[in-house]
Amino acid sequence: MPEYKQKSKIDYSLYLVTDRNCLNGKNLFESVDNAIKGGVTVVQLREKLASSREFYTVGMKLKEITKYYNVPLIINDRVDIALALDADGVHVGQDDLDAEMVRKLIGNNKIVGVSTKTIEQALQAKHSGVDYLGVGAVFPTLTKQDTSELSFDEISCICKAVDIPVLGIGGISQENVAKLNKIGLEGICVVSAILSNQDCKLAASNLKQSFKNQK
Ligand code: TZP
Ligand code: MG
Repeated sequence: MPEYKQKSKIDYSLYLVTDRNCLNGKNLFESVDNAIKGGVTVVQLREKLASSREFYTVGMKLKEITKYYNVPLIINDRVDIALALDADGVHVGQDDLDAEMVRKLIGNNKIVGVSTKTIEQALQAKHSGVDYLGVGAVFPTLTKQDTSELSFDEISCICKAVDIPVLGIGGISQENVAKLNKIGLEGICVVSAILSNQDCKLAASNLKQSFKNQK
């Protein structure tokens, strides 16, 4: 299938999730631009409080940047915003529209990602035709309140249960990222360890060097 071939080329190794609360006064667009210069390979726009209009406006600006660098732009939660922006994909959680419906709405050429915590959820998502899974929290995090940690064993079992990329998320930092090598993750999703750093480029490039996604 040509779509599959096209999507299989995506490099998920360093996936940046945005959160404007983590910027410590920095500009979102400059921060993402710098993070991509440092090696970020996918960007997810995550806007929990924005109105639809604001989400779309921020997304349009961000898309200019991601398009320039040829980095996929994924939209958190909102299929309508992803479609309006012609973004590269959508990421949904277990309380959002279910993955099968997301796939139906967004089509086969776009990326669909799902957050999962169990093997059952992972298999269900895979069955629904999603492209990758986000799994966590890997470590304690202050960025998302309503989450809990998984053990490395649980994460590793999910990685083994599916043949699509599994990305770790939650509390990943320069200090702990090396612990994730060789547990089966294809990539790491990071918010504060990049966006809260004064030098987003350096933070991204250090994380990139330290995470080795060999199985
Ligand atoms: N989902 C699970 S943990 C998390 C999300 C969005 C937040 C991760 O943020 P950080 O700052 O990288 O711990
Ligand atoms: Mg969600």
